[in-house]
Amino acid sequence: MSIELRDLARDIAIEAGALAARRRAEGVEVAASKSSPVDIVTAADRETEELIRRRILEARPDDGILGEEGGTTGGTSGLTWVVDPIDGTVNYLYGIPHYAVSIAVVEGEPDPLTWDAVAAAVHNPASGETFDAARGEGARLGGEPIAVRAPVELSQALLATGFAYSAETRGRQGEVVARLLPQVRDLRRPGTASLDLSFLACGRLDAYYERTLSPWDHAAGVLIAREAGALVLGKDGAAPDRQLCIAAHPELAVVLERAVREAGALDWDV
Ligand code: LIP
Repeated sequence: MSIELRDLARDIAIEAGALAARRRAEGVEVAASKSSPVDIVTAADRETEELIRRRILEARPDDGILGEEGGTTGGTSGLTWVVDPIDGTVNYLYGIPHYAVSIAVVEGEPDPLTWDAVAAAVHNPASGETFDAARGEGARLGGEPIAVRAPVELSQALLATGFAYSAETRGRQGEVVARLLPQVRDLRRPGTASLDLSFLACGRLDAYYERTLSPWDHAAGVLIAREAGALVLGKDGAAPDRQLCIAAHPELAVVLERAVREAGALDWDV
């Protein structure tokens, strides 16, 4: 079943990505701001999520949906689709070709601390790349199996992270980054969490960590990274959630978790 769900998630992500890319080509404007003036939503985010919801309910009328723009729709099957119609909305707004439709299917309560992800797809319509995974079946890029890079010393690791929409939190995150930067090879802030995790999964990054992620930002990427061999951790041994998402080859993940903690990244609640 996980393979069928993966293939459905992938097909919907590709169709939705084509719509988002069409709207991008027509020009994009901010429709509203959310948690802060720089946390924005475009009409394309809403329209793309509506298309995804329609396609899911046509194929799987008993499943629930948790979407970034449309909230939660309950289901009866025990499966929930966790949807970010456009992850990397700021990249999308600025025309940076690095954004994604991110779709996961999870089992259990729609809570990242307890859910069990079954299938995932992350599609970047600007590059045409599609990452996907099915539980126990591995992760793929364009249908070909992918795996994380072999572990390196922290000093050789290319690390990615992301920052919150709250200015105060970003200030603190900047201080943490200033402490971590001399300890690693270099740092990337690509701007799309689902693609950060997917890039980690195919060896384009050594490691990734971020705080303040929403469930739809990481649901699909975490399964893709895990199925590619990464260890993905949350805070204090919990599953990845808003508090922390840290991912790397298992040997490096443990070292990075310590470094992130010692750099003060977990010193405040989010
Ligand atoms: C964004 C992420 C980005 C992260 C932001 C935000 P959005 O998602 O993917 O990498 O750092 O905090 O969550 O808002 O573009 O869907």
